[in-house]
Amino acid sequence: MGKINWFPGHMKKTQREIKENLKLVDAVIEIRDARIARSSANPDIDKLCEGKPRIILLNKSDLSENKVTKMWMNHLSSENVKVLEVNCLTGKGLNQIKPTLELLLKEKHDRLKAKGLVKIQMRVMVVGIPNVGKSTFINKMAKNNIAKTGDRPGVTKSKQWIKTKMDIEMLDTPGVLWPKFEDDTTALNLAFTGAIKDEIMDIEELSFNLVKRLQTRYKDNLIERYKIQEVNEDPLETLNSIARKRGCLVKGGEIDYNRIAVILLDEFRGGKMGNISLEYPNEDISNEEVEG
Ligand SMILES: Nc1nc2c(ncn2[C@@H]2O[C@H](COP(=O)(O)OP(=O)(O)OP(=O)(O)O)[C@@H](O)[C@H]2O)c(=O)[nH]1
Ligand SMILES: [Mg+2]
Repeated sequence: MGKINWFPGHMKKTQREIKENLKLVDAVIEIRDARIARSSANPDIDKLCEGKPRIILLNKSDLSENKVTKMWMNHLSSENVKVLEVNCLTGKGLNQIKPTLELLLKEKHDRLKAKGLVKIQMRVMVVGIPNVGKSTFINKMAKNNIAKTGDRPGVTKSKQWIKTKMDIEMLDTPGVLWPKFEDDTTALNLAFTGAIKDEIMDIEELSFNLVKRLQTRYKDNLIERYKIQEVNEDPLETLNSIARKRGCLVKGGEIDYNRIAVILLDEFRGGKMGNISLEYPNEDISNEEVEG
């Protein structure tokens, strides 16, 4: 994964804009992908937003494992950071946004009220990695499809203020990654879930890595979805079985790796393999469960 460039110039620009607009907002709403609650945290944005009241939304919780998402909620919350589990497609969990903001901003609001202010308008900035659901979230809060959304990274091109129905103004921002990933696992997690453009990835290699990963903790999901007998110790053999079951063959009976890659990535991202979490707050727990 060494050579790909996932940090184009417009991300640098957005990072700068986030910094500039911080002083205009009361709080930051950071959206993460519940399936990769660690890898979807941008360390640069983390640093930029330090000291600002923050809500972390673990979005796409319809696709993650419920008990793992609950573990993350405990793990990530602190005095200045509140964590909510949400599904921005249905709106589940979003009724907690306003009360949580009010809780975080209570001291400030009490001061304003003491000065005689009756109606308090809140302003928040919505940040996160590409394709995580920032614009979908804002549209849901606005009860209006103002912001453009799409099932690929890089849909939002520039920042945009949007008024929501809850007296909260929200700044939508383009998704940002960071120039150097900690390790290949982080990069793969981001690619599996669609935060990095497929166009700059080798999707055949990516789908192989997806199978390799899933067949540790989620082998039953693979067996059930693709009606294969068993997973093979060699993930390539598992991938081959899946491809045969799906008829992804070219002339002469060879495997069509590109076609099965598209299917696997699409079905994983669409939740067709069931509820899957790729990261756990305590990796030891996941290892135990993998072995058990
Ligand atoms: N399953 C599921 N899909 C979601 C959820 N929220 C958003 N999506 C989908 O995720 C995709 C990306 O949504 P966007 O709102 O465009 O994401 P974004 O963070 O604004 O992306 P960029 O503007 O590219 O950075 C869309 O296909 C949404 O329908 C959710 O809670 N569950
Ligand atoms: Mg967007």
